[in-house]
Amino acid sequence: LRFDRLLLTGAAGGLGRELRTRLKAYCDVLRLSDISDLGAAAAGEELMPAPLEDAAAVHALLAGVDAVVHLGGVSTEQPWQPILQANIIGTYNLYEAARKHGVKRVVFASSNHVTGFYRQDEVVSPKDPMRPDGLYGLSKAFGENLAQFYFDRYGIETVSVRIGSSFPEPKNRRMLATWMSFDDLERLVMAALTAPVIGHSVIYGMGDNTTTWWDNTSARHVGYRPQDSSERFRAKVEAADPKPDLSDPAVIYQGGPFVRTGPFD
Ligand code: NAI
Ligand code: 15L
Repeated sequence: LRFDRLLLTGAAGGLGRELRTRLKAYCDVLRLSDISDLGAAAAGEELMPAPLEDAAAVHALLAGVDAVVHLGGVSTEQPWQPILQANIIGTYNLYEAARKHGVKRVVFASSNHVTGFYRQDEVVSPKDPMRPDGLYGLSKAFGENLAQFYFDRYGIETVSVRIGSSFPEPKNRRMLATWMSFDDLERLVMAALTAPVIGHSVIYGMGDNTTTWWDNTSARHVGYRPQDSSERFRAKVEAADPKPDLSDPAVIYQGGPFVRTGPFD
């Protein structure tokens, strides 16, 4: 399936730079947006820098777009103001612009930090109550609720992807459970963009890992089959951290260090 025009927000970020090259294969025009430098436009790319908190700029971003991959925003635990502007007001602006332009499909980069205060000895499903582990997790919870509302009220479909840890390699013991390769990220985003009937679906963005804290059974209809496991990195990761401190909240809870970051004043 080929799209005429896809919008990728957060295109200058870690995942945005990966998807920038990968999504191009699936569309005629890839519109890229961020507040950070996007470099030069390659063939078939359209650069549209925009602060997400600027409603008029975000309105312009959504014009003529078939679907959106929304990665833009604050991606770690930060003070309230940047989170409010980028993640809460910004995501609202995106959905309002989608509504006004008739854009019908969004892939929303949510986060495992929506449920970061579950323990590492629990397996959580997208149907379980949210337990955000900070202001960042709360802002992603808001984004998921926004997505649900915009489907129920306006029929805009979203897959909220509660991404675990998508990096070249798992960096620590926690990421043995939460890791997702960039190839699996691409598989998941493409499944989310192309599944025929999606409503608002929530799925954890994780690989085919041996240790897992999340059960994606309720999102089987998305059609995502992870193919990369963190297991091949286990020996290296465990050797780097031979004796984890079992009294550390970052070791007890799924959110890891996010559960003890902040407050900032
Ligand atoms: P990143 O921080 O590298 O990229 C985010 C991008 O958003 C940056 O390029 C930044 O300039 C842009 N941005 C920030 N504030 C903005 C604003 N006010 N207006 C417009 N653009 C703004 O993060 P990364 O790792 O690429 O993550 C992408 C998305 O996926 C984020 O929404 C993040 O919360 C989510 N995510 C990522 C995970 C991962 O493992 N990389 C895990 C869970 C969620
Ligand atoms: C996130 O939500 C962050 O965006 C990412 O940088 C990682 O910290 C990830 O969660 C994680 O939980 O490892």
